This record gives sequence, C-alpha cells and structure tokens, in this order.
Amino acid sequence: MLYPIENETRELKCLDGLWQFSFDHSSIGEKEEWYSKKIPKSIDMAVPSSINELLIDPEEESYIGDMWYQKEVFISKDWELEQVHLRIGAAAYHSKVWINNNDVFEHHSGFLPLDCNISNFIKPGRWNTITIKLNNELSWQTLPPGTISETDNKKHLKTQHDFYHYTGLHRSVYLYTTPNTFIEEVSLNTDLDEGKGWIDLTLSPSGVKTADSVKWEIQLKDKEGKVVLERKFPENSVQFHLDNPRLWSPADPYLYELEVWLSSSDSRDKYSLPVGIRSIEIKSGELYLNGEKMYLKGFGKHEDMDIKGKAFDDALALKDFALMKWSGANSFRTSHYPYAEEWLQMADREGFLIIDEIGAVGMLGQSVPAIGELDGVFQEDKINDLSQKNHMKEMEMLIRRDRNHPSVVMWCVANEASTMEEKAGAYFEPIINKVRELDSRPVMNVNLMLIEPEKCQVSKMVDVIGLNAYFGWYSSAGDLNIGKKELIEWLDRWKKAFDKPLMITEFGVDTVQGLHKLPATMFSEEFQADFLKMYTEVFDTRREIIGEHVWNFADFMTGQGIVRVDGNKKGIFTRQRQPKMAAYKLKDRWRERED
Ligand code: BDP
Repeated sequence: MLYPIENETRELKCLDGLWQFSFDHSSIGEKEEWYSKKIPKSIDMAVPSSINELLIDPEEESYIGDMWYQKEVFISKDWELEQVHLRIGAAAYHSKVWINNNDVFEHHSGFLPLDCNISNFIKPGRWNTITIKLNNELSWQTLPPGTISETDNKKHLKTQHDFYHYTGLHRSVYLYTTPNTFIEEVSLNTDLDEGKGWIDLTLSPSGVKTADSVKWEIQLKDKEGKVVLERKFPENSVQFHLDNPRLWSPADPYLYELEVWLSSSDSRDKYSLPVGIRSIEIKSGELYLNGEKMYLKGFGKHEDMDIKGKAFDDALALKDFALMKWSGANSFRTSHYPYAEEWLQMADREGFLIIDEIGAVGMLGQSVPAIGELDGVFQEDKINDLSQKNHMKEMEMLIRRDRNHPSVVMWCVANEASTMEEKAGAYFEPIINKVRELDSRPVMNVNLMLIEPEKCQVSKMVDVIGLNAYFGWYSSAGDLNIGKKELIEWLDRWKKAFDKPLMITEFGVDTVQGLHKLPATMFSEEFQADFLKMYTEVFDTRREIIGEHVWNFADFMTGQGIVRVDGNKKGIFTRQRQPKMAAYKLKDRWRERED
C-alpha cells in the first residue's frame, strides 16, 4: 500500500479543504440515493478534521450513526488515458464511496487508508461528484470494540478505551494517477551481515496484460543524489547488498532514496521512496539496533489536539517531534491505533524508533473497576471469530502500509486485552503467526496491570512483553512506598513466568499543571515527578527491561466520566504542549543515558 506521490509518471491532486456534510439520523441516505444529488441540509465541514471539535450542539458533537460527505471535483481531460485512484488517509470508522452515482468501495478501518481505483467511474474533462457515507458505530467485531444502545431515537456508544471517540475524515484525501501498468507495491526489508547492508525487495506490478512481460529497474541514490547501486531484472523480487553502507539510527537517521521503474510494452511507471538501512533484533533478552544494544526512552502518545481532534496536522507533528527530541526521547508507541503515515515519515527523518500498534484496545469486560475481576470477552457473543478475522486483516493492512519505514521496530498486536482468559491464546495465536509470516520485526503485546503473569495466555507467543504499570496510582493510590513494593513484586513475577524482555509501555499519573504540593500528593506536579523517579530507579536495577515509555506525552481528550476532568491529564506536556515539572526531570535523565 504505497503512499501517494507525484513525479514524471504520476500526478497528485489533494482534495483537502471544505466539503459538504450532512447528518443522516434515520439512515435513509442510501435508500433516498443521496449520492445521486446534493446531500440534504448540508453544512461546510473541514477535511481533514474531527467533526466533534467543530460542532457546538451537544447532540451533534456526540453523534453516533451515519453521516455524509460530498465534494465536486474537476478531473482533467488529460487523465483519460491514465489509471485514477482515490486515497483517503483515514475515515473513522466505516466508509462507503460513490463516484458520480456509482457505488465504488467499502472500507472498515478507522485508522488505515482506503485506496481504490476509480478509473471506470470518472468523467475526465468534467466536474465529478465524490460522495462518502461515514458511520462511527463500533461493535465487538471492530477495532477498537464498543457497543451501541439506543434511547429516544438517539444512539449511544459505550467503549472500554480511554480516549475520545473522534469521528470524521481524519487524514488527507487525494486523487492520484498512474500509467495503465503500474507499481502497486514495493516491499523492502534491510539487514546487516559482516559490514554489508542487505536489501530484500519484493515488487508487485498491476495492470499487466497477459502475454506482456515487465522489466524492473532500480537505482539507489545517496543523499547527494549519487547512484550507489543499479540493477535491471525481470523477476518481482531481488536481493542485493551494499558494502559499508551508511546505517540508519536515531543518532544518524541517514536515508538513501530508492527509485523503482517498471516498464511494460506500452508504459513506464516510477515510484521513489526513502530507505534506511538498519537491522533490528532481540538477542539474549535485549534489543539490538545495528548490532548495538538499545534502550527505548520515550512516550505512549495519542493523535489528539483541541480543534483538530484526531486530524493529522503537519505543524502539530513537527512540534511534537521537537519536544520529544528536547526531552531526550528516542522512541514512541502509536498507542492505541495506527497513526497517519506522515508520523512515520517524520520519524524516519528525525531518527525515532516506533512501536507500531493496531487499534485493538479495550478487549476487556465492560465494567472493569480499577482493581477487581475482569468480565470474560473472548466468547461467541463478544470477541469472536469475526473479530479475529478483522483483527488479522487490519494487522495485515498495517504491515503492508508501514513495513518500509526504518523507524518501525516492533509490531504491537493489542493493548490491555483480557489475556488471562483461556480462549485468549487461541484468539491471538493465528494473528501473531500472520504477523511473523508477513514481517521479521519483533512482536509485542501490552498487558494491563491486573494481568497475573502466570495466567497470561499470550506472552509465551511474543518476543517482547509490554507492561502498563500504575502501582501507587490505580492501586495504593498516593503511596509510592507500597506502590514500589507492588511494582517490584509484579516485575519479579513476569521475569519468573517468561524470562523475556520487558518493555514498560505505560507508567504515569494524572497531573494538573500548576498544582504544587509539599509534601507531594496526587495530581500535583511534584507527585508526577516523584512517581516517575521511583519507577525509573526500579527500572535501572533490572536488566530485563529494554525500555521505558511514559504515559503520556501530552494530556488528551477522553469521553466524559467521573475519573476524568476535561480528559486524561497524565501528559508530561499539557494538551497545548507546555511542559510540566516532570518534563525537565525526564530530560535530565534521558539526555544523560547514551543508549
Ligand atoms: C491504561 C490504558 C490507557 C489509559 C491509561 C490511564 O492503556 O489507554 O489512558 O491506562 O488510565 O490502562 O491513564
């Protein structure tokens, strides 16, 4: 699944800006064929954006159900001879697309792109109508899961995850062209062996006529544009190496440029992408990048900002990278869903390591008290075979979208699923096997602090065990001495049960910026600093811990509830990206650590 680009063989047209938008409270739009006319009672809506941040009426802000987007687009006459594709970076959560009255495509993933060939449905040289029906309902079979109830003709969504259910076309919409025979996929994997950088390349052509043969040409260029390697070949896969390559790493995120040309009897297509040559492996219980031990320092994040919601924004992403760099971080997790690919592109350039997570969050009982029994969910009427099929499909889409990024160092199959249930093993096994079949990167699953290591059904299948720890906050609230004992005891149990590398994927506390307390008490900036200090001191004594990600990079919006005051306040930075006291402490710690 290639990111859309323009060059000498491809054109690109961005459709961001204002679209027409209508609510469809009674789901009558399809029956009334709204795609064949102007959608009724429409208002302006920004794309990309989250509708919830822009609407003032509380009924609209929390709307659950069908809604419609529409835009008139002029398509150039020159595109008559080309293949024309529509690409929507993310449409949360279900979408159905019509082009000029033609039902074209359906897509079910709130965080992964929709990409379809619309050549047969467009009218070049004229205005064309693109209509999208969006629906934001969740079920036990979606990622993330959720349940819908209805009162007074209004739908309500209940979820088990702790972030706001933003809705909308969250990422850019593009039309792009390709020649008739075009490069559909480029998949590459890099490794090192005795000073040589190896690149495995698999290429997929599309639109090849029977009896036609295709020819591939590749050129690898360094940063100055000098060709360092050239090949011509007819097969769809090839392996080659570079002697003494300049490796990609956080300290030196060096990127080569790979140009791929596809020639067939009647056309030529070109696709270029940046390539970072590096190796990643788990060896003797530790994480190695290019053969050197690596300790992950950084954050669990969210795509979240006021007014923007979950819409991707270059300015916000640049600011976040600047702050992460300032703090001395070298990595982050795309908690709890696939982020816009632009985040990964920036991480490639800035030298950040990414744990790439799928939207499997909240696979838990509906009423989980902070400490207590978990309801069963891996059962026929909840997380069932269809959920597993969808989970596997999205994992595959994620890997196909992200595998060429050197920044991505690990796949994360779920956050805080109810993995103590007996059926959780049978649920996750084929998903993890699929990930391994598609890619060689290490695989991780993240565990809730209520999970008893001895009963976990999934940790034996993964390479790295992710742990979310809140002792001293959700247990023994406010007492860091008891919290410390509980933390050590829990870590000891994980080590004993599996003897695998542990990644601390979350630790943190809600903190109100400007609240100061001596002695430190919960919600104060001092308590956040003390909590992180206590935790990191424990981590420093344990060899099995391969990294620490603080929860969270910044404060973020959640649904309304009695434990959240205007969202989750566990950020090291506020939602407006200003530092709390702990940010300075982390900076001192992380900048000092060389690894
Ligand atoms: C963890 C979840 C995360 C929450 C966090 C919290 O993984 O999504 O935001 O707790 O409670 O359990 O702050």
